[in-house]
Amino acid sequence: MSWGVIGTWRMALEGIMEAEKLLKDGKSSLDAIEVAVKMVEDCPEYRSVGYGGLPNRDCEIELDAAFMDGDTFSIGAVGSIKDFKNPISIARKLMDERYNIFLVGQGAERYAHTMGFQRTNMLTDYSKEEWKKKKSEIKLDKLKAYDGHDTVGIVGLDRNGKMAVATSTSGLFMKRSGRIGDSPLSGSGFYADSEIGAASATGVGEDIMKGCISYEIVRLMEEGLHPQEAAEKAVNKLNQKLISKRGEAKDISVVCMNNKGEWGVATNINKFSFVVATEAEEPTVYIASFSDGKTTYVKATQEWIDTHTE
Ligand code: SD4
Repeated sequence: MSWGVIGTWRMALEGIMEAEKLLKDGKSSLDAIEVAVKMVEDCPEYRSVGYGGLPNRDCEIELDAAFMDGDTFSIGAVGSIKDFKNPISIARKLMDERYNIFLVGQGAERYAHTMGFQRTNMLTDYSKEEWKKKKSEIKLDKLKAYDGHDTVGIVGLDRNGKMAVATSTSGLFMKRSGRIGDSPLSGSGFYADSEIGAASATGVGEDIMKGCISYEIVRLMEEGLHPQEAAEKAVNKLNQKLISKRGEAKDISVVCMNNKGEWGVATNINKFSFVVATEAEEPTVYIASFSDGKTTYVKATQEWIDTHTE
């Protein structure tokens, strides 16, 4: 059977190269995408996920992460968790539970501690400096969900036909303490059904969750749409609805794959990078953009890959 993996943003590249090896070798999509997400979480240069992520307005790193197994519909998720090294592994562990599968804040931290996960300070000097700069630029009382963001969301299909999806993020830069975005919310930041396909979203959670977009994409694939058509239809519809109901739509970008390894991408922004590897395609970074209601994409040059992290 064919295998495949697709992830949001250029930062997924190194992880997807590792995932590729595992999937080629017949390993499970759960293992492959966990390895890939952990590599992003562990890298301080990727400044919106895991170690060295974007602080909230109190200069704390609060992380959200989720995991879903498309064979069993098991889900595990954490929100606003502080001081743990790999939120994605905590989310995966929560998939074993029948109840209490989505834990937040201190409850999530207590669970992680009990399960023996590694406690670490996740705030780097660089993140602290960025926070100070941003704070001095804007008056605290005028702070809004800020435009510094990026979630890693990775969809995987293994040779046994199992689909899985995982997300991890520090959420929006300067968010209010306790704020949770779409990334750990089933149906919004992620969804997977091995009988159909899987999807993941990135962008401004407050808008993504208004359309339950990952579920919607999987639903459209079930109706028979190719992943590319499903992704574009879902993003365009939500984008237009938000504009007509609220006057504006913030950033929404998605990646998806069906259980044949065909993939799709859609965005409502100018530059959304993503990474794909399949049986037929070496790990490749693409840059998608949106104009006239259409998403188009081109391969990123090596120079672009070398000089960009997002
Ligand atoms: C959130 N969707 O917390 C995340 C942030 C993100 O690209 O994906 N940014 O709202």
